[in-house]
Amino acid sequence: HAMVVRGVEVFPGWLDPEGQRAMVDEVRAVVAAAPLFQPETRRGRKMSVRMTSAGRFGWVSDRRGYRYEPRHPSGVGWPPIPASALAVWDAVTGLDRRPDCCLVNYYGEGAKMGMHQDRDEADFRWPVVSISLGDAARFRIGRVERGGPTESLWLNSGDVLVMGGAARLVHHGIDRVRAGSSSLLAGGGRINLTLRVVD
Ligand code: MD3
Ligand code: FE
Repeated sequence: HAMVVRGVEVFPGWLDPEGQRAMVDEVRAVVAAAPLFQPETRRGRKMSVRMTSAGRFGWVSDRRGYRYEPRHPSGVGWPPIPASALAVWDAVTGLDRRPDCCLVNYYGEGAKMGMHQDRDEADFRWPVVSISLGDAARFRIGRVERGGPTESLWLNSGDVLVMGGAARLVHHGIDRVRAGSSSLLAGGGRINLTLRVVD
């Protein structure tokens, strides 16, 4: 990897355009089986990002709170995690354990994600791997404690991040997406896949 930003390992352009297209095809199959939905926060506010998942568990949010569930809100089981995403996990983590959730985030026009921690998983010793596809996005990284200074980093299509060790619990978010910066997705926008070990 070319750099480490606040403990996050950054692999710019890990996937070449051919690999990105193959992964998008697999993500389309996931979305066909488990349609994107707009989660609601516990306070009943719609998130601007649309989401779905693949794997044994998927991440959901509604008035009952944030959690992992074995089924899509429609009641169908989540489809399998794309082989192309598992191959990235294997290559960048070198672990024997594989993730049991691949969260798919879709950022359309104006979508963003506020600063948060990923702490719904049982064991924070496992890393989280992120794969960016489509339009570029400004990713913001803070620290484990709330508030304080942050650093930002543009994520481009094909970039991979690994959040492990001390970086696993840092606050992070997506400030904005640069519409039209990539032609990978026919309808525009950005897809982020995050691979997680849930239990
Ligand atoms: C740092 N997604 O799904 S990926 C998320 O681009 C999420 O959709 C953003 O934050 C996105 O929870 C950022 C980069 C990322 C993902 C998980 C992390 C950074 C992380 C977990 C711990 C620390
Ligand atoms: Fe996150």
